[in-house]
Amino acid sequence: MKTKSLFLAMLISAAAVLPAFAQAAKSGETKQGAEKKYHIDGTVKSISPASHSAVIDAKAIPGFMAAMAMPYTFKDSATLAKLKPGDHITGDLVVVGSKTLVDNVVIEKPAAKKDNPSP
Ligand SMILES: [Cu+2]
Repeated sequence: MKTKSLFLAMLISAAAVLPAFAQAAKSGETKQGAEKKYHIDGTVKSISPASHSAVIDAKAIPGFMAAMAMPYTFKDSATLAKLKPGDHITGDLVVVGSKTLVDNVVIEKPAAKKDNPSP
């Protein structure tokens, strides 16, 4: 009887632990659902289409980053392709573990005309 209940207890704990373990291994993250979303507001400095990123001189992002210019990876490369240096943008900054992605970008104020001559 004692052996049987011990076996059952082991079976139950294994069933409870394994799916979480498999998820963590699959995503490479230690925590599941640890996605955080911040608001980013800044000016585009330069764009690197090859690395799907742009340097954004952003205002402070409370709880995440001080005001600074640094490269951010963009989720959507079509959005990135529309950007020009000098554009003032806002968007979501999605943070999952050590990865950050900029999404839902809005160009609040395009770069000044003199920097961006139209045809
Ligand atoms: Cu930074």
